[in-house]
Amino acid sequence: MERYTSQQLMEIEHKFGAHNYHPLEVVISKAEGIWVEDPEGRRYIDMLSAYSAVNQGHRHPAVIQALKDQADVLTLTSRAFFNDRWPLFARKLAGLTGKDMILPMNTGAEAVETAIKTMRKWGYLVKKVAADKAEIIVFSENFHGRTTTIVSFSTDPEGHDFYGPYTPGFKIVPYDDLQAVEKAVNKNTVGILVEPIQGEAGVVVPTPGFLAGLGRIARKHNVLLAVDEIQTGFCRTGKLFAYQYEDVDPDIIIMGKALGGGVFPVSAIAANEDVLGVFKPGTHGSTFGGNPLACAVAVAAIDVLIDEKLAERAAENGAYFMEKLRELQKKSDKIKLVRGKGLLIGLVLKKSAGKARQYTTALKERGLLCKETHDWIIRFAPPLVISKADIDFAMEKVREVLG
Ligand code: IF1
Repeated sequence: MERYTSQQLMEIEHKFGAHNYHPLEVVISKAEGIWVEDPEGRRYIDMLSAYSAVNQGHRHPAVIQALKDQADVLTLTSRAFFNDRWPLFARKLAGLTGKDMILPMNTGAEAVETAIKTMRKWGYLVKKVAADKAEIIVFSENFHGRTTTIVSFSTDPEGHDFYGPYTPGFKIVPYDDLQAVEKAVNKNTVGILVEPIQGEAGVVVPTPGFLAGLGRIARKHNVLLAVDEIQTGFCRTGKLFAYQYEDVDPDIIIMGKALGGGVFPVSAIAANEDVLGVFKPGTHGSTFGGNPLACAVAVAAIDVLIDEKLAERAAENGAYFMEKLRELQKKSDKIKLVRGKGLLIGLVLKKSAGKARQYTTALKERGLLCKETHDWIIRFAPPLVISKADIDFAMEKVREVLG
């Protein structure tokens, strides 16, 4: 294999890759667990986990073994035929979510699109909303993906602007504001689409009772509640799903990212038969959704979460990490506040501290990879297999940069 330096690789990417990202200047060519390495052999702790897609840790042996074993026998069939992996994955994920049925897709955005189609179709067929009148309530500062329909209801100009004409049928209300939701509901409302914690907005944790309140509003007005657990799900926040912190039973659970165990795009939605039953053969699908390789990986990825008690570990080590960050906050003139749940942590900088990018760059130089969101928030979201000793090591670097 040809060998290139980090510098060369960044130049090649800059020349031939579209510039739709502005990555931190580090090239990753190897990884294991919480550690990643560049071509020069420098090692870093991954504090982003591919935006929570690597909850199980990089190249978890059980997940990689499942991938290899499945690659040796069967990879892709399409859904024109049955395969011997999708039924077992569907049963496993249904059991895990407590829902009747699963619809498999690949990326998070596709799963969100699937949830939108489900809510609309349910609205027309079951709730009997007039043709083309269905409305879905969404929240300002949301992030649900990059498709034209999803960016239609984004309030972030960067993600939204210049992609019109936009898909109608979405009502945007302030996050964490139950009264605004109650006011926005009308006879055409078919669904509410919500992130249990807003990730891209800067790890915004709503007031306790918000999700439960949404559940009550949804029941009262015969509206479906869809939770986007793509980023918060699979133990990231200290529970299997973040909505489980509240007394709520969402109608639709949207999943992605860590469902693929950090090796493969796997997404899905879970719902009961009275909801997912709206799909008949031919009305929705995907070439790759439910493919045997993805299903084998996803089953292994789920087993790791359970077997290694990653929810409990994220809760405990997340609380530990956050406590250390809050101790630093008291002494630091740069940190305004620390918020989050489990191992999804946002560190908000004071205005006087300047831009987050200078700190993520300085942390990278000391062997910690994290990503800013907006200009003033640094996100810490390591793989959930991180230990307290690793956190102590990371905190030394954080203190050097932000103390
Ligand atoms: C990018 C953020 C994270 C998501 C939620 C759906 C999707 C995502 C709650 C779509 C994806 C990603 C995508 C990535 C950046 C990233 C992100 F900063 F934008 F918000 F994770 F924090 N729902 N989130 O977080 O899933 O189609 O990408 O599989 O687009 O740059 P996808």
